[in-house]
Amino acid sequence: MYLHIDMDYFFAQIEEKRRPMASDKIIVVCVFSGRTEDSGVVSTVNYLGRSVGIKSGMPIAFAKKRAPPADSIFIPMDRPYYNEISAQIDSIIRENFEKIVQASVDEWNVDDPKSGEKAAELKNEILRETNLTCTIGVAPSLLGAKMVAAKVKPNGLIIINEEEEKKLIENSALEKVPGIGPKTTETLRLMGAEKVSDLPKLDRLRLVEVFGRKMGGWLSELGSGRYPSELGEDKDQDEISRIGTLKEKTRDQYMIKSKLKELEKEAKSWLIERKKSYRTLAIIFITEDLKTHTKSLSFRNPKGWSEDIEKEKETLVSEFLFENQMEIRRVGIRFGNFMDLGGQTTLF
Ligand code: TTP
Ligand code: CA
Ligand code: CA
Repeated sequence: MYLHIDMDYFFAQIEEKRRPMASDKIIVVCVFSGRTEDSGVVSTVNYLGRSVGIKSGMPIAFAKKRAPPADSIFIPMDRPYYNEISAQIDSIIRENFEKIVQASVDEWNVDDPKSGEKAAELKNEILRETNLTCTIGVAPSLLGAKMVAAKVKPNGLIIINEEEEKKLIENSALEKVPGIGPKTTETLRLMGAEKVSDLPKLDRLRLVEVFGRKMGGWLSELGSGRYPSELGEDKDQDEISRIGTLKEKTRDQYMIKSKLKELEKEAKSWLIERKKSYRTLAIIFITEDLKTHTKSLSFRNPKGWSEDIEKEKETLVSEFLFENQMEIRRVGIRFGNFMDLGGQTTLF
């Protein structure tokens, strides 16, 4: 079975949960360009805001016309914080499953024979640990998981069997199928296909001729009921974090450091695979009140994966424990500001 996890109104939900008083307000997360006070676009908006027609990508000035000032909050995007939460969710999923791809900042694909049984538990755990809701679709193919998740969002969970999946996909309009864009939809419409169930009417060779071998072949497979399930590649990223849960809440340096050692190994195997060196190191602490804290430092020269960072870790942990008196629930390590080992800086 395949599992598709997508966080609900992700950036806006994070901002909403940061401000418990604001849960009845329209929350608009904005990318301000700075040219004038309202220049820029909406990144995302909570469902209350969607109900008055505010959408991702809309100019902020348009959104303001739809949102009464007393009932709405316009917030600048805080990407580092959202990345932090994304890494936390990623780590929770990794603690529960093995074959995982993070497809975007708020989306994961999982391949697991028992994913059906574990999905509800995962949803609860994400809520418990981050206070955020997500939507999970589970189906015999990844395409089915994605499509059924889209139907039950937000805060949905659904598991479908082969028969239900087939029905869902066959009855779907072509433009609703992930992987089929507006241009392909339009061409297919001109060829006489509106729904997935119309695809078998089109000849495979004709599809390949029109759309090329890859897309044409993909459409023909889709038409014949073989649904794609490749997990794909991890999203491009300019940092790697691994966060883990401590056996119990603690301030014990030894326990913290041995967990960090484990996480460092995981993060470094990621760096090795992608031949990255890094210039920043951070230790992440999630305290018993579920707040996230980060201690970081930068290196003048990029560090390779084999270089020892025991001292640096030690310093960051002691500094944190000195400054903060809370018990720690989860810890993490993050490497960032990459250089490819070829010597060229990666572009962010
Ligand atoms: P989405 O998953 O597309 O949207 P969402 O999580 O806000 O809402 P939904 O409940 O429908 O899943 O995108 C994830 C995040 O990516 C989103 O919270 C903000 C960001 N984003 C942008 O910054 N600009 C965009 O145009 C879109 C679509 C998303
Ligand atoms: Ca989402
Ligand atoms: Ca998404």
